[in-house]
Amino acid sequence: MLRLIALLALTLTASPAVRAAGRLEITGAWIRTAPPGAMMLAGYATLRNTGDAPLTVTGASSEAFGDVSLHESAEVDGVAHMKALGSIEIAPGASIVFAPGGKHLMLMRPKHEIAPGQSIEIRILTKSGEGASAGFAVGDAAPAANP
Ligand SMILES: [Cu+2]
Repeated sequence: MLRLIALLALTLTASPAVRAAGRLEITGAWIRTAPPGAMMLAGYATLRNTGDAPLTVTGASSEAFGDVSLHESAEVDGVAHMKALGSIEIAPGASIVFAPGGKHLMLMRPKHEIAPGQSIEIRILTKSGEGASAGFAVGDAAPAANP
């Protein structure tokens, strides 16, 4: 048994390819339909870290919008507020849910009409620089459970 452990330790240290890394997966991505001409829309998705090290989400960007930021809605003394989120750390295997009433992607100044049925590419940025992109389906509700 001891010999096996020693062998395992040797194998792990001998392999330079083994490096802990976070890996971002985006599922259930959608943008809520807004009235034509709206200058502000909201996007939602589930961000999951499928890697084996913590991942830090630092922001988002999209060619379809002038500005994209991470926001959270909260009620303070009965009044709805939104605040900008700083960077968000996701532990290995953990998920962060962006959904109506809570965290959302604030999509400002659309550069063209955002119509139901479209898929809008949004990139989620991470501290490691890797990030991930997904097509956000424009509609009135979250897409069906499968990613
Ligand atoms: Cu917002």
